[in-house]
Amino acid sequence: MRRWPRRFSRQFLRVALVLVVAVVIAACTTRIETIREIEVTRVVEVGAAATPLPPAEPRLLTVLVGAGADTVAVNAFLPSSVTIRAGDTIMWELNHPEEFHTTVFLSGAKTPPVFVPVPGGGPRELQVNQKLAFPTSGPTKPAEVYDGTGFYTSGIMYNFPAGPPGVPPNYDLRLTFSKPGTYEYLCVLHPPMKATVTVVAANDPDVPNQAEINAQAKKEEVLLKAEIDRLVAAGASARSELGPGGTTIWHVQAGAAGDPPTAQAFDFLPGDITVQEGDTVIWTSVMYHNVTFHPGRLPPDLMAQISSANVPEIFTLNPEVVFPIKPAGEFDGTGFWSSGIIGNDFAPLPGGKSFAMTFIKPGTYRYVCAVHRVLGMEGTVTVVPR
Ligand SMILES: [Cu+2]
Repeated sequence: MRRWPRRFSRQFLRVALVLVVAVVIAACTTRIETIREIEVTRVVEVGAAATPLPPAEPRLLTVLVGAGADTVAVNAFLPSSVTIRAGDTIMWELNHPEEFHTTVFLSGAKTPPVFVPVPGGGPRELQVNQKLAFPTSGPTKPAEVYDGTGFYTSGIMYNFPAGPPGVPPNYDLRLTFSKPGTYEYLCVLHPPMKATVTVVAANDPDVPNQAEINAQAKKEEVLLKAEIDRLVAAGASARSELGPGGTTIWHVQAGAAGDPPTAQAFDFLPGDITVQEGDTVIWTSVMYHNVTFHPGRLPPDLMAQISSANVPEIFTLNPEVVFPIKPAGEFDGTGFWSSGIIGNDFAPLPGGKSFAMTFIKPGTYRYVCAVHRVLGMEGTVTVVPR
């Protein structure tokens, strides 16, 4: 009975030793295999670097130009920066139903003048610079290739039927990007409206897809719209001060730009104002707007045929809108009155930031911004007896 257990224990020890050796060998083998795996992995990685990923399929991506409706104008490219691969094409699509925009690549050159004299025209005959107004690309043309150099413009983009007479709607620009780099572009009509395209290598896997680009665009749009709401709320009541002879001077904003200035309210703030006989209203603009009283006649259009016969009758600026018509500073409910364009200094526009009118007769008077009338930019002044 005693030997057996000793033999058993010797056998047990032998088996145990064999097991331990086996485990050690197994462990070593596993370790060796692991090392082999790591080495193999490394070999694969080195191999990947030596053989670059092939270029990805070129994509057609959309970036929005503006947002909003009516007098709410998100004057921004959405999203304001986008990263794409070399070989991808971007289509910029106009996204405000009534507002004009442009999408322009200057490749580092200075912005050409937006408004220029009509060749051979009179001193009040201006047109949109034809170099900017007409597309180098557009809905009816194939995408052009952009390599970081040269001049590309969408021309004036608009998608409402009542665009300039004789010109078909122009609502997109398509460019294919051939070379990595970061490229700035802008809308020449709205100077704060700037954005960038960053182009990475054709095989770079780390670029956003259209859904991600859309989500970013939406995020930026929501923030800008909230800023416009804030502007409109802030402009709900007019600032006033004491004027001569016991009258009051009232201040109305012709449009408002927020922070960032790509948030634009195309409203008169406040839109309706009640004043007393003899009071004066001063309109002040920070972008380019206009104040026109036109009792008894149709409001003027911004773009109109002008008398010069030697230019295409499109994109010429109506002098009634562009230049101030102020026979006197007192309004009795009659006549045609235009502030001209006030706000931004767009040489050779006559400039000026504000327009003042004294109301001498009770009544309710409707007026418009002849630049943004299509968007619904209008207001009233109600004059009550003193
Ligand atoms: Cu306006």
